[in-house]
Amino acid sequence: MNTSEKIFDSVKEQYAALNVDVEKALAKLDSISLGIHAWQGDDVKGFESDSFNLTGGCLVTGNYPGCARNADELRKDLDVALRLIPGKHKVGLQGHQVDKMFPGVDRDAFSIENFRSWLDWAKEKKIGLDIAPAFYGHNKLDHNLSLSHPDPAIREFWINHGINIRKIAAEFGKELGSPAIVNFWMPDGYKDTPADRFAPRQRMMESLDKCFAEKLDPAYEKDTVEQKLFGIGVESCTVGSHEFFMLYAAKRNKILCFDTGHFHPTEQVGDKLSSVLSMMDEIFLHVSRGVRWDSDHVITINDDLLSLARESVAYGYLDRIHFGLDYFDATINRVAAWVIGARNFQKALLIALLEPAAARDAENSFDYTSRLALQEAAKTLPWGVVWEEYCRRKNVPSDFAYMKEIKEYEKTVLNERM
Ligand code: RNT
Ligand code: ZN
Repeated sequence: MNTSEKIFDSVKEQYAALNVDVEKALAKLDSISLGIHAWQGDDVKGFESDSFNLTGGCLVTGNYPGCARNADELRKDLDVALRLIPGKHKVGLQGHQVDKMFPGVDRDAFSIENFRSWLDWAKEKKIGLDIAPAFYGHNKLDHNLSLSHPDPAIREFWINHGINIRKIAAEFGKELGSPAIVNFWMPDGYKDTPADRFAPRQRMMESLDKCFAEKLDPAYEKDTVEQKLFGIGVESCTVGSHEFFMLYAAKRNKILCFDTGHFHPTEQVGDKLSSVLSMMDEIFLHVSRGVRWDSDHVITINDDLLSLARESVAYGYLDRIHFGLDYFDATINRVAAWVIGARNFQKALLIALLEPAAARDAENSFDYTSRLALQEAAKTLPWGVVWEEYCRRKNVPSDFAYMKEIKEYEKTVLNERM
């Protein structure tokens, strides 16, 4: 036995003494597939044209070298990231990250042909794809309104985009053998106090109903709706608010998406999961990190993330939660941003999977003092050793080693992009 095997074995015993089965936790962790968000790699620009302007209340700051300029470059970058994230994961696309544009074909008429090489790539890698309509960064987002715009022609443009992305997703799902998640997030809202908050919400509801009118097989495609508190430039009213989408999802049988950056800073999304899963079948997560008023920082292992992971695994409903990442930082190496964030979430999940049952036992006998003591005691358990073992088994470099490959890729590939 070499030293790391010895250390792992003794850690396993330490956990076993607390009735925690490390092998079981590792097997569970390995079965969790994350939706790696492709838009970290192109600064949410998409590939429709060179002159893209991000609108809709999202902001990407920074100009670190190496932003992907086309779908091919983005896939190469993702190849590197996926190699450095242990386990098997999906990739999530935005509806403007096309492979190819065709003359006269705009977002309201996209088809699988606009995304063909994504499908081929995913097939070859044997991974699933998700895709979200992009209701932003386009001149048809008029006065920051899309599906809730008062002009029916503008609404129709965006409804058609929603419909065709759902169909593209269904093809992904069919061809790749796992359902593609189609996440609807609309930036619609107002910078200043609107005189009418009701009519736009009615229009959005009607537009969404049209987008979802055609039933698609849930084995191929699943619809999710994403709520938001506010965006930059849309501070006073967001049409797709929490109440709006929570009720829409419940009444129309859609999956609710929680983006962890879309809440008041002291709210914990972890606390919300069990409420929603008491009454709904599934949840989609956009795991992100809010910092003050911004929502999209690379996720770190902080209390919010630990709580989210803990609440996701603690009650045995892991298979009802779809995990997607959603952040974009252009001030650091974009491949590293994927790897750091994804691995952080996996580590948070592992910590949760290794949680001893003792604190819950104390709670069941109303011994809240012991519960607190045990919760705190669990924080110093040697989960890092288990994580290292997982990386070793998956043939993926350790936390201290993976930057080497990324630096090399930066030097030889990313720095060549101007
Ligand atoms: C925006 C939403 C949404 C976006 C993507 C790029 O606030 O979180 O999910 O991040 O559409
Ligand atoms: Zn999101």
